[in-house]
Amino acid sequence: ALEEDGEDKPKNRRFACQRITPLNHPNQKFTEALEFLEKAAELRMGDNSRSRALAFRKASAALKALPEEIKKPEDVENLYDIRGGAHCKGVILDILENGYSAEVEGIKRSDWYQNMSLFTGIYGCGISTSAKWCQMGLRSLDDVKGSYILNLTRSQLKGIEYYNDLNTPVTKEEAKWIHDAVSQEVAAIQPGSTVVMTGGFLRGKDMGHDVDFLISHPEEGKEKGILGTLLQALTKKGLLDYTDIQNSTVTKTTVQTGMDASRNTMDHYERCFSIFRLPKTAQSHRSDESSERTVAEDSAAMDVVPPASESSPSMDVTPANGTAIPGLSLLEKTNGSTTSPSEIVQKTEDSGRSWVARRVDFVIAPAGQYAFALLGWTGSKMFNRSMRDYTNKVMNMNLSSHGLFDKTNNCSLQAKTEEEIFELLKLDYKPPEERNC
Ligand code: 8DG
Ligand code: MN
Ligand code: MN
Repeated sequence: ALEEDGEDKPKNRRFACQRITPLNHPNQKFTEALEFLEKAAELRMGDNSRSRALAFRKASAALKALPEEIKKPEDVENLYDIRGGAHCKGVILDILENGYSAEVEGIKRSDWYQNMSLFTGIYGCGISTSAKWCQMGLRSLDDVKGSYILNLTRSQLKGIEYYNDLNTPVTKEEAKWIHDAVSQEVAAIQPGSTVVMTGGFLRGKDMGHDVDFLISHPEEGKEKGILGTLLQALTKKGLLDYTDIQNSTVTKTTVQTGMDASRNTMDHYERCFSIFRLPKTAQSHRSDESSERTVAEDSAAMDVVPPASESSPSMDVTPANGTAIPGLSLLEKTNGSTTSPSEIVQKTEDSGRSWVARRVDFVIAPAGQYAFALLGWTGSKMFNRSMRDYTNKVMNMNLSSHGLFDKTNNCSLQAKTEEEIFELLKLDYKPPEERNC
């Protein structure tokens, strides 16, 4: 099957990483339905739900690379990742005939789905926890808060406290403000460092569920210690609300063998999942002049942030001891009825906070692995998955966010830039904007 690759039209290559996948394409209604079904399959947690989910995702990725709108079933008949999928074809046919997928609409209306998406929308609450809560009969955020047996984690408490903020997409302008603030701190800590906004924003999206930063330094070793100092500095300025720091677990073997390739997207870098306090003043009047803002204005904007002590969370207070959770009061209702998401919006707006909560990820990579880290953290996840799959099957190599390992010659291959990685893999280079599969 692999010999076909060269002959195929560029839009119908076997692997998504061989195709150009722009952010905007004419088949949105089809890909949205397929990706909804991907998510629903994951939520279902059945025996083969992972592979069912992946089949929907691959089908969606195939359609995203098509330059023309699908008009009839034959238009997708020969596409890799669709031609063998009766279910996906049925969904496409349904949308072609009726304008929507009855299956998707049915799931969306179901109590099961609405409950699961409410709970998985809580930061720190995964699919199995959500399913457990559903099974316990919990139906609302109030039910969760009111349950004394749950032992909520630190991240789940934050996820409930900032439910509305963290389910509001981050705008590009907000991301830029955070980028500026982070870059300033990093420049002061270790001059010459690089701070790149990776993830969806680097691929050209103008909204995101978080902001991702890759921090490095051209001199190997000088990146060490930056993250801890950075987090301290941001916290001191009142810009961080929550940090979940993961120490580096990089070993010689993870780098040299490119282990964990394709199976797992988690890498081994020092990193931090955080909740950033974005000043409300940084939100509004920033739509057009963000790049002209001066350092003085930056500092002025930061001054509006209350000192961290004002609403400093105390970590040892949990619902288990019956004490009110700090910050949760704005979600509480005296009559015990459920609080709808729109009511939460209202209450959050009344909260009097001068900032909104936004998810920010930091990752630190040493110079020697930088290109691989950049490729990995630029995504999309589907692009990474397909590139690792391709690397394995076509090149007999392992690719990870740490390096590239040639299994035929039993050696690891170095690269300084993303372009060099594509070249080593005999792939045409794709800029980040073309990796939106
Ligand atoms: P979004 O935030 O706009 O919704 O989309 P995104 O930026 O593409 O997704 P993301 O969940 O923020 O992930 C950004 C990239 O980071 C993604 O391609 C996968 C990559 N990544 C790694 N390692 C890890 C990891 O350990 N955890 C997570 N969450 N992402 C990782 O390379
Ligand atoms: Mn992201
Ligand atoms: Mn992220």
